[in-house]
Amino acid sequence: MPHNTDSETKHLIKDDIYQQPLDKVSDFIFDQSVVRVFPDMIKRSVPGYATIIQMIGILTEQFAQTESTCYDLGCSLGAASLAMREHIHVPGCNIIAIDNSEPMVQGCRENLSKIPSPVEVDVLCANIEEVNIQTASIVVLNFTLQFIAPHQRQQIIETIYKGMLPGGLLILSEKISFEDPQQEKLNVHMHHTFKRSNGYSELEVSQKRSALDNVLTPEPLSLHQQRIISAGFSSCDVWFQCFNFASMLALK
Ligand code: GEK
Repeated sequence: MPHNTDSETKHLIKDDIYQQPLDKVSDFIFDQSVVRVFPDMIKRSVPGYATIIQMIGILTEQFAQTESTCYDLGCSLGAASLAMREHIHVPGCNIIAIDNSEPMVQGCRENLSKIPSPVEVDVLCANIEEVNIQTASIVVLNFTLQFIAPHQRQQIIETIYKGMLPGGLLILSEKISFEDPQQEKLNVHMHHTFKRSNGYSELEVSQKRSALDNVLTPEPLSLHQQRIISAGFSSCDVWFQCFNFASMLALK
């Protein structure tokens, strides 16, 4: 049974963080005010988010290995962990969910505790740059790597690769940029149009954009794929894309 039913999504607390004009737009942080509205924010801001979460569940059924760990890096409120947990049917397979925002970690623990499951989930407050990955069958980076400084990204992907079992799967979802300036302009414009059609005003879109300027660095798909292959993964390709949001599957 999917847990995120229509009746639940109708009652999400509305993201109104950037509704009023601000004298100065500060850098975006994942604090309590963001946590409060996060499910509505991500649903109205990331095209395809619900599909990606659902497919993380379907992929888990295929890739979760006996006596292994599934990692959810940058877990926020645990949407990917919940999807994985529901689809783990092999013995001795647990989940480690990590986020460096204490309010996110607390919210994630609460969400997971609402639904009983025999699959163990440890939720840790930590930086993914410092995390030790071991006997991983699945690693999910669902819109998290984009918040890590670009010079640290290679190291993280290498650490993940080294900690994965043969046959392991990395799911990397990111906001992306385009090398072709016309494509960049078009896809950014279409993303903003998507947000406007979901009820965000011009002001909200532009203030949020300023808040993310120094915090979220999109990279082209080609750079992600090069990094993944140079870390040792045997294959990598895009399985989902909508405008400037994409998700890749990489196999060890
Ligand atoms: C989902 N995956 O719902 N270490 C750990 N966590 C971090 C770090 C870091 N260095 N930097 C950022 N985060 C989720 C959505 S949201 C995506 C992920 C978004 C965390 C941050 O606290 C936040 O919870 C998450 O990464 C990014 O499937 O908001 O666009």
